Amino acid sequence: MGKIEIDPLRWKEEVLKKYPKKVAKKRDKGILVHDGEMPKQIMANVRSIPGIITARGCTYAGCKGVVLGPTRDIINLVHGPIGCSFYAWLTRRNQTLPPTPESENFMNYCFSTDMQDSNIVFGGELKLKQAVREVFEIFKPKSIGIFSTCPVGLIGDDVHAVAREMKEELGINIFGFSCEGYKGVSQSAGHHIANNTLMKHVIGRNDTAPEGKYKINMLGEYNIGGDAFELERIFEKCGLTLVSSFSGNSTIEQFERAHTADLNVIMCHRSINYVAEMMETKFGIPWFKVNFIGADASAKSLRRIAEYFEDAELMARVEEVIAEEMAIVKEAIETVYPRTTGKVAMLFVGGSRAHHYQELFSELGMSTLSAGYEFGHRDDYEGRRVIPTIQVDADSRNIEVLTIEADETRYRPRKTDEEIAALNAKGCGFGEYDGMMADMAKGALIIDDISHYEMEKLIEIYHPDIFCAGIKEKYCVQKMGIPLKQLHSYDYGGPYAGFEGAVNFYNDIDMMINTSIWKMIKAPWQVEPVIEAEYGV
Ligand code: CFM
Ligand code: HCA
Repeated sequence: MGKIEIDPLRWKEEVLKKYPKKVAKKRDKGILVHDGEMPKQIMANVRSIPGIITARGCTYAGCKGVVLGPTRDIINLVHGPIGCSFYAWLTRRNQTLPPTPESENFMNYCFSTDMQDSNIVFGGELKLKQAVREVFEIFKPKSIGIFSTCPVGLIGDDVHAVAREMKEELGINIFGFSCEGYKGVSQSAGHHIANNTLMKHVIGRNDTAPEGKYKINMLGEYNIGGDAFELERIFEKCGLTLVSSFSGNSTIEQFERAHTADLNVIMCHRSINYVAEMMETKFGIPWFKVNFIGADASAKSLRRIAEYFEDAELMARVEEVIAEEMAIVKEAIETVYPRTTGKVAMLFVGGSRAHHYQELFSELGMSTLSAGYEFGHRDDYEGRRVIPTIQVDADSRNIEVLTIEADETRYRPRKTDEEIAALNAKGCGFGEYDGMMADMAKGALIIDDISHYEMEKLIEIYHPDIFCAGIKEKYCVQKMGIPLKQLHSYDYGGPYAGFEGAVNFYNDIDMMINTSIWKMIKAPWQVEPVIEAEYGV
């Protein structure tokens, strides 16, 4: 696979040698050279080593930015100092398409209580109430979410009590999130908190089901680069009704009636598995993972959905759509393939993209020499069946685990256990090892929560043709003469999901790796002596 200049095991050994003993011992368990066999165990979802330079974000980012951010008509009011709002303002590039220009859309705004020293000393609840009343008076929203940042948890302001009181006073749905940034070990805790609150306060409040024969929810799709728009197009073409999307291009009303769907399909399992499992327990809605990153993966996912409904008409329609879309995809791939085949990629992204995008690269004939998640759990690497979710939720120590019971009046199992087992046997559900590692080749380096030092060493030794990560890594990597594709933001391009998305990706990657500009950049170690810091013990 690709151009391996030194044995990955030796690479690992050299990197670990640079660390103090205790650090090396811990990093040893988070770096794995694949021997091609499954099952395989990796250490993940544990605290980052202070000072090591992680790419991770905080709990507030996972809750407010990721899960709730893309919903256009819930006002996201941040209780905290202004910086927490200002630096999160529009940074996740949420896209949405309100049906009319008059429809509610608060996504471009930045709402904050702008806490000051006096609020830290004397408490900020009064200020929060005042902010809720003010935002209600000006915007008359259907709903307000209140998000706690670090100081709020430290001083003990009760955002939930304020939410209850204001809900009573104003008569709209208001709920709080205890998503202080420091909770958990990464963004992942924030996803869990967001999921719990949606389940407690929103999902199931409206029993009117939309029209449609095959009703699905799309979970874990956040409309980065317009991905959800492309998936909506495909679903509509196939005759599938999208009840709600968590949470790309979404509204609170869609969440409220999500339980009327027949099936939950999951794109990013890491960020939304809690909602999927709770909806299954409460309403009897089964779920399985899909992957719409990659044209072949998209076709496979559509076939799985059609198989689930076991309806000949739907299956025929899906095949027609696949045939039509694939004709365009095939034409695009034929043009770029000779220029991309044999090249090497590395992918370090949050909790699912470092896996999903490997499909797109393999369509280009490219191999993934190294990949890892910022904050994925062991099940995201090893496969869900191997590790029950509960065991891997170490970051959820401080997070309420909701007790969910079947809602007797509304529980309607869309399939019996036997039917689900039969479908799984056909490949409809998830396989035993449905995580990242089962899809990676022997010799690949799998690195959890990669440190900056490890990233530099990967590039220096292996010179990948493309490195995929985020904004924090982009310019360091490009200064080393290696193109970096942001897989969080698509460098403001996209969509990359679905069929049209795959074509966009092929063309963008072809352009990036085949421009001659990278050869003109000399990496610092090629032109000057290397100054390396020693890690203290
Ligand atoms: Fe899921 Fe996401 Fe991701 Fe994620 Fe994120 Fe994101 Fe990501 Mo950035 S929910 S885990 S917390 S797919 S914001 S839309 S791009 S790190 S790989
Ligand atoms: C976050 C959000 C982020 C950051 C992206 C990046 C996103 O985790 O706080 O580092 O480029 O996708 O916006 O993951």
